[in-house]
Amino acid sequence: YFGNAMSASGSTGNTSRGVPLCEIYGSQSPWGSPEFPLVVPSYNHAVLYHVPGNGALPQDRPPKPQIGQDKWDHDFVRMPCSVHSLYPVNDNGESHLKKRWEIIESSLSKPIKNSQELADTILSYNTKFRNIWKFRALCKLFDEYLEEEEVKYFFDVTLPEIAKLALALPKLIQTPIPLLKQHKNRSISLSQQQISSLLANAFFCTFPRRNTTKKSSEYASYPHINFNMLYESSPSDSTMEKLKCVCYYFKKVTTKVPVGVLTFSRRSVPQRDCPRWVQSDAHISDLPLHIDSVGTIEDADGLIQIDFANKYLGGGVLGHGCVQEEIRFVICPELMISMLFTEVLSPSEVLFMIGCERYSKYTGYANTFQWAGDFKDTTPHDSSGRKRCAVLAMDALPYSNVVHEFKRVTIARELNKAWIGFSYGLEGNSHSQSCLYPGVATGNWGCGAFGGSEALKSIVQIMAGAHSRRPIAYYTFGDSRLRDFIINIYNMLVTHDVTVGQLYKLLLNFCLTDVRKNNLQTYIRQALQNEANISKNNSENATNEDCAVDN
Ligand code: AR6
Repeated sequence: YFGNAMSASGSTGNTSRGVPLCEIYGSQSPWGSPEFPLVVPSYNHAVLYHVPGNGALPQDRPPKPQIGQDKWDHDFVRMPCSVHSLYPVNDNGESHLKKRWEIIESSLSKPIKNSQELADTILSYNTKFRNIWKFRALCKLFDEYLEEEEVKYFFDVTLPEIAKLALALPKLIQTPIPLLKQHKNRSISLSQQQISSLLANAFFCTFPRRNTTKKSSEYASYPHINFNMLYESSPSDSTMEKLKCVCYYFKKVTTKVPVGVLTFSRRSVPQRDCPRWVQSDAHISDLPLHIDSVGTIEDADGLIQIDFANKYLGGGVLGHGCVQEEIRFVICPELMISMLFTEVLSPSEVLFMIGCERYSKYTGYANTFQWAGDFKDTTPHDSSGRKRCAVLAMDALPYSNVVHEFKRVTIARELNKAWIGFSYGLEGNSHSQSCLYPGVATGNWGCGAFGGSEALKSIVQIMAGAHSRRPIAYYTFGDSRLRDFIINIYNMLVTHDVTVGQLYKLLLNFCLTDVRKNNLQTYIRQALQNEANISKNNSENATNEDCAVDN
């Protein structure tokens, strides 16, 4: 980590600019910064496992489930094992309702020997989709893509274990899972073991009412969770590789049960409580900024790692998508469980996910993405038993055209979104000017699939970082020109001692120009230069007047 360390005045390493990483951690090590709030069950924090009186969880085995009562209503996840989950079946020509979990239990208890039997199993309790789901990707994976030995191991060893894990759901989860609905600051903590059982159910597509995407359906404002979407999607190589990541996750958790826990926290800030950007007197110079053209966000140990999210969490992870968010979700599949209970993010909301483990290595990106073997995650745990890995999902707006991005309302929206994410943990803090540690690890947020401009998004994130006092490590994903561009703008803003409010006004003025032709950096430089000249002239005039009076 310190191989590229350098002073704030310039770079000594090959790839990074700005301050050394230790100024982003706030300590000499990635794990030296304060922990996130501990897991304490409360009315707005549902903890699905038993927390002992002293808060200390066993370190050698998963925590026990918390005991409670199933709930079957609009405020909680409708569980596949609920007694209220009924499904129409046809017995000897007569249709009647049967407990769906009984059908699932009976189907998953039988041996499943190949992809067709797996598809038939899933369809046995999803009969409505018998003529709709074709399982193209799933069949290709097992019938063509994987080596024969891998397929045999999967059906002989891993799949029966996934089935057992899915069927252990009623034993492992005994309290209702609240939905993280819009406009509510709520948290859920679950054990990794509980998540693995929920994901095993997603694997077998058992979640009720989650199979249609119709606007009128109960879960229309939630992401998809049953994996049928992935099995159905185009059988491209990247889909195959995503499926390999998923299968590898199950192989790992069924071989050795993970013992940690995770917390998912929705942060929602009413628009009226967002900063008045024009008035912000935070100085850009107070923001520690580290920029690196190599390295990726998921490798930035100890920092708050930004997920370039879709407002429907996970984006295309269960479909065709294979960019930053989707890759993150398949190498750390526990993040996918957010899709079970997180309602679509509104413009002033983000989701914090603390404690995920990384299971797979990967190479490539998008259509060259490949699973690259086991990842041994040595991240230490915090005092609540969570891996010290925080992922912050924040969704930028998609833009088809630069003119839409450079508008007052869209700039304010992106600033608010980034600030709501970066300022997590600020609540209740005194307004001291010190930085909030750890810093964030971010990069070209909104600038890939969402088509945003790197110049604007880097400035927006710098402003949100300065206003929330959250140091930033910015990874330009191999782009050294972008790295130098950002450090040049930053240095220019620091030289002119620019505040966030001043910069915001400059951005708004830029929006009034022909943004397709003009260059943002040149515009800012000229504006700052003009202001500097004006104030220099004013002070010279003032000095001359003083002299005249003296004379
Ligand atoms: N570390 C650092 N930078 C990265 C990494 C990484 N691991 N991966 C990509 N980049 P994109 P968006 C850089 O397109 O535009 C998904 O479908 C790289 O320069 O994932 O916000 C979501 O679900 C890349 O071009 O984010 C949303 O639907 C840039 O980050 C949508 O995409 C942006 O990555 C979000 O699109």
